[in-house]
Amino acid sequence: MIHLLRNLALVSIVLIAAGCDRIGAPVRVDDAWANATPAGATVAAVYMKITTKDADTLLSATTTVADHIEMHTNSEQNGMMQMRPLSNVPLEAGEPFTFAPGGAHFMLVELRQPLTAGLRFPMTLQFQHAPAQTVQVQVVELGSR
Ligand SMILES: [Cu+2]
Repeated sequence: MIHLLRNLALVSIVLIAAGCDRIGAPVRVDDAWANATPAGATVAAVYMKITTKDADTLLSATTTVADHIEMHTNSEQNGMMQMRPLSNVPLEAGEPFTFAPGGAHFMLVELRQPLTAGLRFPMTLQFQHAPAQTVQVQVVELGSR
């Protein structure tokens, strides 16, 4: 009887593992991009789409090309666009969250180098639950998208 229980436990562990595998990686990041920066710029915005398998919270981000990264959102107040810092970003299970122009964005502060079109640079995202993810951000010509 003990053996049977142990085998049943093993079978369910294997099934759970297989299930996880079918759903895929804990975090999926699509289309990470940034506009090229004008000469002398010290900040730049980065956009991307983030989907987590389970509910999670995006806590922070870092990159080699800037001193630090803030998360911001744009909101309209009395007809004025205002940028507001986000201390974190809640992510719903399986629901993509999109950082996009006019809305939420990552703000690279104190750029260490200009972002030139064609450049790819790494950005690392920290989550409350999922392991940290490093993604490559594609820099595009200003105004090309
Ligand atoms: Cu901003």
